[in-house]
Amino acid sequence: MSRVDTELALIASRFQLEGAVQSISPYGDGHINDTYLITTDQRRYILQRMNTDVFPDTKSLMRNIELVTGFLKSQGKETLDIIRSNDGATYLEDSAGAWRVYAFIEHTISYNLVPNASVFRDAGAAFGDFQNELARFDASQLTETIAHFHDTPHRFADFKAAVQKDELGRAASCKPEIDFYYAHADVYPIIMDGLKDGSLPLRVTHNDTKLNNILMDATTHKARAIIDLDTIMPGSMLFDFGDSIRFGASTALEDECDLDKVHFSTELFRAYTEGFVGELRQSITAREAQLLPLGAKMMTLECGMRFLADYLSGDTYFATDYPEHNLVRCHTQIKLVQEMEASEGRMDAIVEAVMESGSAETAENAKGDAL
Ligand code: ADP
Ligand code: GN1
Ligand code: MG
Repeated sequence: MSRVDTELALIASRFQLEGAVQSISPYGDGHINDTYLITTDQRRYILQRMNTDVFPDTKSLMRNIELVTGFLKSQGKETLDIIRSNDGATYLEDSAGAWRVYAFIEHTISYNLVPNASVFRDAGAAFGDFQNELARFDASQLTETIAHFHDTPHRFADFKAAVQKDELGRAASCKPEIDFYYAHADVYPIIMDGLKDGSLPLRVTHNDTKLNNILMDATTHKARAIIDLDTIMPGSMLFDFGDSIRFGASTALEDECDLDKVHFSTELFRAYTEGFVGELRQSITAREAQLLPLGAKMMTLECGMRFLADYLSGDTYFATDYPEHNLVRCHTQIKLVQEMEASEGRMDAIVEAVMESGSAETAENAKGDAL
């Protein structure tokens, strides 16, 4: 093994793994943690160096995950399985950071692009079901892992500070993008205001519902497990719905350079809405349903301004592969917002139809899944 691998092997040896470690290699497409696949001669594991800049309180973070996964298991759900350290702890720390190990959830796929509407409908149902599960969980036990996570006005204040600071002198070259986010300032408070005045209920939400945070069965393509549980916190249902749409109802990858390939698909929006609302029909309020399209736009605006703020600040938050990576991601988010704005009436009609119809309409629509 190389020097780095030897260091990783040393970390791995401090967890209760079955079998002898054969390889440890980088894995997955997450933007936050450093994720590795450990293969032993008996089974596979996920090793993560947690991002302690993003999540400074590792103890509370892991306690949240222990509580939530324990609850989900008690409900018969497949979920992350924490592998303990030799000392029986849920994580360990060394000079390089804080580490945890999960059992590898075998025979699953996580998608960066929706392969067909049926998979996306299923993802919607899985996240809706997850929301139902969390509603039965005693959320008072949870610690807020990142303050103001989907507080869009707060994100906009951070964005403006990054523009003002312009640490790398990049702001002049992205004036149209910056102007775009300033021009949408009136939108940002809508969800937070609703949570504050009680017109939107505060729930317990996942908060990071992009498609590669759900594992689908490799054979049936049905949702198996929802992962990346680091951001489970109180929030609005609109955050979870919106972030899924932001990522999954696009016809291209989040970091597609060719914007001609990036489109907002109302058909994918419909499929996800059917799945999500289908599960939450008993608890979704009329105001939440009315604001689902806005939730999609809000999460896409918020994520785009986060990418741009990170680009302006020197790419310290999201993992990047090349210098313009965050700017490229921001461009896809702007394109999606523009197309969402052009499709507002269509989205409203889809939500109304899904709210009015029961499973019959859903079954009917399931026939036309080709993209
Ligand atoms: P990040 O916070 O950086 O997004 P994630 O926890 O989402 O990190 O992990 C990154 C990727 O690793 C996931 O998108 C998924 O593909 C894969 N992954 C994570 N945990 C598991 C697991 N227990 N079994 C299988 N794959 C996993
Ligand atoms: C990050 O951790 P990951 O890659 O699943 C980010 C999300 C963003 C997303 C954009 C803790 O998600 O908020 O929407 O990137 N997670 C955190 O792809 O900031
Ligand atoms: Mg992730």
